[in-house]
Amino acid sequence: MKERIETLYNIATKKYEELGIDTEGVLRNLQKIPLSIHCWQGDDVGGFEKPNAKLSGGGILATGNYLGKANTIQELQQDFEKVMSLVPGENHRWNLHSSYGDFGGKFIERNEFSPEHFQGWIEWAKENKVKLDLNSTLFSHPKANDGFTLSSKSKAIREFWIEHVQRCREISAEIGKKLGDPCIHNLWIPDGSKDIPVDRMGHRQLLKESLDDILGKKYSNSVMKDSLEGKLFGIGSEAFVVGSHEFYLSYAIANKIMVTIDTGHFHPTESVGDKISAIMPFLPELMLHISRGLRWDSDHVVIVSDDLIQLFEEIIRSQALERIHLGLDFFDPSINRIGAWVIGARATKKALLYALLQPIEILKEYEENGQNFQRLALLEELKILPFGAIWDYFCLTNDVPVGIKWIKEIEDYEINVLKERI
Ligand code: RNT
Ligand code: ZN
Repeated sequence: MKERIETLYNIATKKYEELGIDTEGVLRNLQKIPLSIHCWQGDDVGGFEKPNAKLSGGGILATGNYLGKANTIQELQQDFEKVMSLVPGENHRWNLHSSYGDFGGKFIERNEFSPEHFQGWIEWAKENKVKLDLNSTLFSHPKANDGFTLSSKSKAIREFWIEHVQRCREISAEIGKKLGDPCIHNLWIPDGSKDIPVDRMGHRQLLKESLDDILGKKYSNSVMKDSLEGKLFGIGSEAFVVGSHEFYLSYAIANKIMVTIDTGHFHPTESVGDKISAIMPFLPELMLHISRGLRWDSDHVVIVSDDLIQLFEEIIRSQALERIHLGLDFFDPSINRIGAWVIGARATKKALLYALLQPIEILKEYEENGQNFQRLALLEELKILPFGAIWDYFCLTNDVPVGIKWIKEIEDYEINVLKERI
């Protein structure tokens, strides 16, 4: 088996060499590109607060009831370790939501979360050699039930959430300090309305004031970095989303922080790839939530789609990879959750590899010479180069299952681990 993979790889390498592509160099590069893997695929965005929060409101919805959901931090960690054993490459990160803290079985209000609730995660991260990112959690909570949080007209509601986000930033700084690597703090809020509002401006002004207040406290970039995630619409916020892409992009540029582009948060005909070269000249760094929008949903399991490939092609061609943080964001409880996680993570790496294996210089030269037939013809030929052989070799050298072999691993894990869970 090993020999066959190596033989096919060697043949494939020759094909790429003809176009001046050094597959070894590409794989060395791919090896180190971090993915920030989201924790919430493991338990349908449930978290570990007491009483156990159920995902509600906020325009996001997890549908499905497959067996084996992680019920405890230990189970979620065990699942993540399984995921990591099936995804090739190094430097992976783990993206937490604040609701996944270790609250010791007690009820802790969100404006009382503190670094002590994340010490366990920090220790675990050290043991597993992963870095951590964090998200504030402004949904699935009674104080978010009327659809507004940081942009609420109620001062008391705003103050509660401002305090929550301030605490999450403090926790992020602590994580970054302890792990010696900046923790990205992402902020997404559900604020919006189902039907046509008349005071869009009022809510946006309040959101701006809340953000100014929150970001008034400065942390060194070496411990934490802020990012703001916009959205077009959600379930129950079809007519209006306060934190739209334009709002946060403007805010981020004015305040020199990051935005998070969730690939499921745009109109289905809009190209997210096209946004890279439009945004990168103005922002220092960018965070991605790689997702798959499908009709009204933004969170289907990521697959190797044309959209995903175009996104990575644009990142590579814009030479922006070093300034872009790749995070995943999807949740599907209707199939084996660990399998879903691995499909999405492997698809992301595959699409990235596909984009890295391209003769950009030749394509650019064609373009600059006005040889547009040649440009299109070469782009078409690239699609049938033996890319799969390079991917298999990458998995082999990383000691993760090659090809469809990992499916069996998930089946075994389901029988031996997931079925035992309540
Ligand atoms: C929601 C946003 C957000 C969430 C996570 C759970 O539409 O994409 O990033 O998916 O915070
Ligand atoms: Zn997202």
